Amino acid sequence: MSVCATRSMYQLAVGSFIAAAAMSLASRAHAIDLNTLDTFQDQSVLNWLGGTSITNKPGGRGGAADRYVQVDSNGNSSGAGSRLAFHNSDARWTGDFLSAGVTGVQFDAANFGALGVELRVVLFSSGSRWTSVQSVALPAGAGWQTITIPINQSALTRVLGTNAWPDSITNVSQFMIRHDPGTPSSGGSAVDATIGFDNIRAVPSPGAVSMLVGVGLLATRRRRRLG
Ligand SMILES: [Ca+2]
Repeated sequence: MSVCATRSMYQLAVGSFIAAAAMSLASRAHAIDLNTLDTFQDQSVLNWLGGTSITNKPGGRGGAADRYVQVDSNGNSSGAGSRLAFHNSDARWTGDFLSAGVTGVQFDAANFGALGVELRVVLFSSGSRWTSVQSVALPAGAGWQTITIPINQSALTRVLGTNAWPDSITNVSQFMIRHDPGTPSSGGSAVDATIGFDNIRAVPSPGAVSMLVGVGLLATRRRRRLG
């Protein structure tokens, strides 16, 4: 084989390697930001959508200057705005929840309506939906509450589609909080509600952090033993 042919084969191999590496990086889902914290102090709704309307208002849990978002739903039997749901598809609320170490969502919520609601999280991924096994009750007139809803395989159940858990939790396309009483459903229930939300954050659980540290230590010991 000539020197020329060897060199062009080498260049082809290097080119293929670079192309494969670039494709691998491009196809890797970005991770949700673990430090995401939506305080709504900028007077926007930070691209949260849902209900009949979603409005940034003053007078939250922290006093007159504390902004929050109010989500309204009309409780009609069907149609847009009938259900109390609000959702976000921004990069800071989507992507790979697993590698980011997200194990829950925490937020402040107040029920300003006449009816109690039961809140669940919903993760959308490739045509599938996962929602909380257990709902959290937010009674009418109870004032601001801090609510934490776990996000892990045993806390969520698939209510739509066929996407497996490992694929879903690493590739979330939309994040939602909604009223869904009783048995977990794929579409929630209609309710006439007015709910305030503030300080929405993605959180890890202390248990998960110590477990990850433990797994890291085990891996290090194993590497040392093998080395
Ligand atoms: Ca606020």
